[in-house]
Amino acid sequence: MMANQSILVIDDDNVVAEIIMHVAQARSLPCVATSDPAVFLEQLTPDTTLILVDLVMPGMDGIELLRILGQQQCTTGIILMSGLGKRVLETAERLAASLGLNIAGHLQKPFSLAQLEELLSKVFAAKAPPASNPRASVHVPDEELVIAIEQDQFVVHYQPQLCIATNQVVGIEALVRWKHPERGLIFPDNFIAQLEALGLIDRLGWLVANRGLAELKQTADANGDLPVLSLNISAYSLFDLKFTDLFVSCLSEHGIAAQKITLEITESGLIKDLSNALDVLTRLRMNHIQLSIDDFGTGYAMMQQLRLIPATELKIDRSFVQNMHVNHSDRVMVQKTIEIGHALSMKVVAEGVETKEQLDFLRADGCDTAQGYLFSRPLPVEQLVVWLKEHSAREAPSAPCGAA
Ligand code: G
Ligand code: G
Ligand code: MN
Repeated sequence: MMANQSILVIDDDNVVAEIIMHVAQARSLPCVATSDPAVFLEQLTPDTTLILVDLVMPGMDGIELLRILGQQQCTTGIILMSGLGKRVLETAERLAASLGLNIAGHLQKPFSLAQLEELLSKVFAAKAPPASNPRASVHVPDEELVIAIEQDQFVVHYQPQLCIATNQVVGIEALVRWKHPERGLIFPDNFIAQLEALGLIDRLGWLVANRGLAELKQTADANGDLPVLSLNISAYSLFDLKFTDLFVSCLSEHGIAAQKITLEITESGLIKDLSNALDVLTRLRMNHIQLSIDDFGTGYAMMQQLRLIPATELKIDRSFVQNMHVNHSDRVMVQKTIEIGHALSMKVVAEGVETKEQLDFLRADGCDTAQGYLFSRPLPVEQLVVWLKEHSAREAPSAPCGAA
């Protein structure tokens, strides 16, 4: 814990301010409360560990204050307070997150002493954030990307997908990483869009597909069965009318059945020629290749995606899964997405599952498959093979091979 911790409160309700001061004192945490935004901003120092902001105040409201904190690139943990109800608080939380602020929680007024205590305990028990982000964004010059494609500087990591009902591995998602000769491992968010703009995304797609199909064989279980391999495919690749034929021959070269492949499609809003894309997608399905709508819920035309893409699977974006156990609207989105998916005979996958609690909610809501750090991070194939062995040993330590 840091040496100098302190709390700063802004609220025009004196009673609330006093309760917070009282709880802070009991924890020997210095606490300043004010109802004046100018005083608040003056009192905010690098030592301030926690800020509590009332959303509704005369003069300047909490939203305006959040904007100022965002402009100041404030990194202090923030708790939002309001009597306006949960949805307003949740929306304000999202706004704050979009401003780059660090939201530590919210308190719905009137709150009890116990609720305040619990939230403070959580905040002060939380681990300090890591000093550097391993996924930090980097900008790489186009020339280096061209070389990376020419020399195939990419590696593929694999993340298991588990059937929620049986806990068995049903699939693995291939996630590309760039092994840059000097800069180390670079994550795809830093180069996919650039490759699309350079017209090189198809080349990456084939590198990853060939690598994935070759490495998939190493993941066969004791009976020789393979998990389904999910490949992410750029909407740009759906423009090429030859794509289906090329992909089908690629599968036969590797000796992999079409049923073992799911193609995940994101951002279908980027599809530049709908008739070409529908031709490709329909023919992929006619060849028994499965199609998944990735990051569902984040695109700007999600109902349109559902109508157009002959998908067999729906992947709920991790941003909904992350808070589904605490955020009512997110939970509703997840539940309704599962319902829509099932009504359209699709399998529903939740991505970004990090906690047992999230998994329990997903199970209760009837979700089919889960993927996330709770089970495993994306791993190089050698590590995945070890993980798969350990997982099947954990799941069925004494069951004979092939037992139903
Ligand atoms: O771990 P993660 O950072 O891998 O992946 C971030 C995003 O990058 C994923 O949501 C996925 O959409 C995209 N991505 C990962 N691998 C590939 C790939 O091989 N091809 C394409 N087009 N996108 C990928
Ligand atoms: O293609 P898509 O957006 O579905 O790729 C999944 C992304 O989510 C990848 O960037 C992957 O590394 C990341 N990811 C996988 N599991 C988790 C998780 O449990 N938590 C978080 N925050 N990210 C995850
Ligand atoms: Mn994906």
